[in-house]
Amino acid sequence: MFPELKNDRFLRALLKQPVDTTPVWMMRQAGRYLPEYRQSRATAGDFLSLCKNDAFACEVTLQPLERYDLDAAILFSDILTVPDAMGLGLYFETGEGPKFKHVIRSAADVEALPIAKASDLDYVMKAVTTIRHALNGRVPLIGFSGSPWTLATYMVEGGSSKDFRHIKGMMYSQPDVLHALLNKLAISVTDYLNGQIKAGAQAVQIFDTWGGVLSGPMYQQFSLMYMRQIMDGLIREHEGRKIPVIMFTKNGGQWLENMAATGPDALGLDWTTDMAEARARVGDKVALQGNIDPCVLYAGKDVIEREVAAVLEGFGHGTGHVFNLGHGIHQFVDPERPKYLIDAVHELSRPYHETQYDDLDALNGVE
Ligand code: 1CP
Repeated sequence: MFPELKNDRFLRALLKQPVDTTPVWMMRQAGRYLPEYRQSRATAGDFLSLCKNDAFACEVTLQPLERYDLDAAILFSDILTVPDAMGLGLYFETGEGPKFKHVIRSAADVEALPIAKASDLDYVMKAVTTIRHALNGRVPLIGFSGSPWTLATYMVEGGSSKDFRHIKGMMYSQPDVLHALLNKLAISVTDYLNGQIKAGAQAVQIFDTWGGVLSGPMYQQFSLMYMRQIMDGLIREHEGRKIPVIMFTKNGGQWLENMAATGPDALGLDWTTDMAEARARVGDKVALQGNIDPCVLYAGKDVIEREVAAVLEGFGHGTGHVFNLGHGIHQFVDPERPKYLIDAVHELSRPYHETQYDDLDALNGVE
């Protein structure tokens, strides 16, 4: 049904199969730092019109691939389309980020909230299929969703937050209400991601951007538990190929073992976690994705190359590493700079793949 995949090193690295060079993509690789993106957004009218029209979504998904030698494409959409489909009324105010017309603050609000089905997000499914065809097998297509906790922060706060006071207030004073909301979100997200897989997504990532604002015990109960529920319901093989799952909790470096135990193929790391240490802790269970500080892209070529080399050295020899930024690319980055990073990853990582080592112990036995 879809054209044959020509570059599968991203999928192979996630499944810890040998690769020739470390694959690389960048979180938020399509977006405001690209003048061609800003042009497309102006033509479409606004951000949501880009997301809701599959021709536009496809156009902007492919823009970073035209500029850089990336090993994966990511669906152009947003995590907040799910609460929008649940009737919250997503809108964007210039300079203020996402907002919702309706917020969730009470047991009655949660009770009245419908569960979203993939069919309620038909425009996303259509975009996935359109992009997959347009990629023509060049690189794999990543689908994604927000984690239940991260989505809930926006739904309860009504938009972005710095202190998370409403949702944390709910968590401590009405935990059952929050659990009921998170359960509805976990069911919705599972169906949404499975819908994307059926529509053509070849890997999926769960973005838990705000899990790291929780204490350890609260993280386990209110974020990780619902990601586990999703993991248990995801399609892991489709049309004869494995569908790797990447779990990314920003600021979640303390909990890698707990995350790995829920069964993803890979964990995303932000730059506050040491790559070598992460590999020593969970590298036998999962692949690792990350984790250069996105601010490195404000520096020149030499510094970018030096920092790329440090992350590659941190992971060390063998497969199981997907290079990425530790979080999304900033809107003020000069679009010339990512090229230095991407080319450096491909070039400098080759020696690490010349011999395949099963694990670090094997490495120690090699001269
Ligand atoms: O003005 C514009 O053009 C809108 C900016 C923008 C873009 C380009 C938003 C609004 N969303 C997106 C696209 C997007 N969002 C993608 C696809 C692009 C790609 O990766 O190439 C993805 C994967 C997301 C995911 C997303 N949206 C997350 C999780 C990842 C992360 O960065 O932590 C989150 C938290 C959001 C919410 C959101 N949507 C938009 C903004 C500015 C935000 C962040 C608001 C905040 O900081 O609270």
